[in-house]
Amino acid sequence: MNTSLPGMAERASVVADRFEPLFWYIVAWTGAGFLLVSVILAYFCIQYRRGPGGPISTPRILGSHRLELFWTLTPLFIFFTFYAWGVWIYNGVVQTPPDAPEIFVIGKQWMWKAQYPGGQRVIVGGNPGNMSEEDQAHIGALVLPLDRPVKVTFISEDVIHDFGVPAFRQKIDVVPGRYVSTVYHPTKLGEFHVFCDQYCGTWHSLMVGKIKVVPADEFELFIQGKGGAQGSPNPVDGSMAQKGWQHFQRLQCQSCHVPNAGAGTRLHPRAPSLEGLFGQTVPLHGGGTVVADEPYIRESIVNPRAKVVEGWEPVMPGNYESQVTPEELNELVAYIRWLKPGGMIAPNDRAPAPFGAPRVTPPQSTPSGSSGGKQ
Ligand code: HEC
Ligand SMILES: [Cu+2]
Repeated sequence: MNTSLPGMAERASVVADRFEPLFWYIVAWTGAGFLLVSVILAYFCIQYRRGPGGPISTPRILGSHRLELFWTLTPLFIFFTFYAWGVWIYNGVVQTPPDAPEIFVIGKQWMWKAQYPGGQRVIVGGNPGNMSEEDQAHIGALVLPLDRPVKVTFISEDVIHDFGVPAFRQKIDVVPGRYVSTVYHPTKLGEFHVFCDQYCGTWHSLMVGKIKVVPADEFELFIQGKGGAQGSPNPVDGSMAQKGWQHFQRLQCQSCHVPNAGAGTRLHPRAPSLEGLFGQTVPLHGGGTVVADEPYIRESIVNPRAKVVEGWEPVMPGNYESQVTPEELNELVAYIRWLKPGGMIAPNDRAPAPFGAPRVTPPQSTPSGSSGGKQ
């Protein structure tokens, strides 16, 4: 069976491909048992019904050991095939290949917090309304490599949650005070739903997120912190782009460079939006154009007067080079390079909390309000 029935989640992992035949095998046997019993029941109802002439006497039948053995051992044998097949699948889920990278996921009312071996952090789903500002900034997808098993270890910070991935046909209870782990072995690129499969309180229904499966080499770059943040809508901790985003906030670049769409857009921005800038052809003041590559972005930061964008005033401060190290400048450029359309929308605008959702005001870290400015 290669395709799923309509209405069923697609299959995207080794376990899903192994599990689905077993599922239908069990459905077929139990369905056949149900049919058999129903047919015999209907037959007996008619055959031994109470006739018009009062009860008819039935023949006296004594037990048959042969028959008893048959209907005991046959189902037993069939049930053992369920068991053996299930054990084989289960072993694939609990036995970790030695070279599998390990990802930690913490369940918490009502979000999943993932940590990668490279130090990256992603918040998978959840209710932005009750997250700290820093957590909101990490909302993204759980990035997994294609065709490569990874070990995922879970623990809960509060109550019992359950990490359920329909496309993988895998779910695992996430329990406070105890590590549980499982192996994911994705077989398809793309994004897949994650649900909390265990009712865990008021905003349980918001504990949903995404898994993003990327090619294995991209995953490798991602955990080395080199790959920008392919896997998530926000730059992820540890990557250059993420660090650049922190400098961007610290230097208050966003006081002029605002998102170009969605909530939070100012009517009269003071500077061009930097979203999707990388690779674009930029018209320059005084004629001519330039392609926005890394050298151009760098020059625009250290020497904003060198090339002024058509239609804008040259008001960008020219002293940024003295405020950042060369490494930090690279990171800023990496961030702008990474910045896709819509990427600068504040995460709380991206996913507004539903009406009535509890809001926790994040503690005011610095007087200047430059959140996430940690180095
Ligand atoms: C006072 C407002 C202001 C601040 C603060 C500011 N910029 Fe700008 N920036 C502008 C304006 C206006 C332009 C367009 C005119 C020009 O090219 O100088 C611009 C242009 C740019 C460009 C080229 C954009 C394009 O479309 O080609 C980049 C890249 C850039 N800024 C990055 C930054 C970074 C990074 C920071 C923070 C370190 C920053 N800016 C801070 C006003 C600002
Ligand atoms: Cu939950």
